[in-house]
Amino acid sequence: MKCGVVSLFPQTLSVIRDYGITSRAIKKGLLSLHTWDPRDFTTDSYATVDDRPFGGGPGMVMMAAPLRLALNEAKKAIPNAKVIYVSPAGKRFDDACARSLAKAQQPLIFIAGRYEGIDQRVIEQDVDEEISVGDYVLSGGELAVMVIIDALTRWLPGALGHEQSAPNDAFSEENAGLLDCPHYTRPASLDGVDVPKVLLSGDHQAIAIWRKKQTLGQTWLKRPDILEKLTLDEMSQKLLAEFQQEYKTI
Ligand code: 9D3
Repeated sequence: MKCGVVSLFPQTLSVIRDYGITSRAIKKGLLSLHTWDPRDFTTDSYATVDDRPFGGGPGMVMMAAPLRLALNEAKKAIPNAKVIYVSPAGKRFDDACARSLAKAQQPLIFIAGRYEGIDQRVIEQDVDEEISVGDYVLSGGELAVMVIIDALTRWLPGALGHEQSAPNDAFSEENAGLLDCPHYTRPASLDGVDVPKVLLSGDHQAIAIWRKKQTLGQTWLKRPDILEKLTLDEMSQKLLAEFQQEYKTI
């Protein structure tokens, strides 16, 4: 998956370039990450990239010209890319979106905005898709771009150490959009709190059933909205009813 990012703060992308699963995906050649800074495409002595909004009002707007010069360099280096502008006004990003971007295999060029945003004419003429990461206000697009690249990298075949990992995470398909079950590691007893016995039993079927039940129960406790949208099979209904019964009697 080829990714380019047009940003006034290209160094901030080091968070995904230098750490964790995204960094390893780059080293494995599954992901590429290159940046272009509109400031490098200015010609005035102040290296101006922003200007006051027509019509007045607070804040500044990213100028079209340096942004487009940077974007055109990115497009030359990454042919056939889809241009994504991350913005609070975009379509809400979720795991289905991450998956479909990963699956499509089309190279991506992200525009990360700063100030009040970018000149509208760049959105109209150069942008294919506008994406938001949630209903809160960020100080710029870089964190949103990193959220999107991180989430889609997890769906690239071979990006995770063991390919079972992604499908078992929250909101994935195999778990049918349910939350994850609780996890434990050594020691078996911590300040008098023991790991659930079944996990030490070696009975793989019993463990799988316990995990399924926890998955349903945790979702019922923490995200009932997710559960309301699902139709559970008979086994799941039975396990959830058991969890609810046990929860109420504690
Ligand atoms: C006062 C109007 N603001 C819009 C809600 C202006 C504004 C705030 C923050 C314009 C741009 C930004 C910077 N945000 C992003 O670049 C951004 C973002 C976000 O703030 N929330 C959720 N998703 C995203 S994706 C990019």
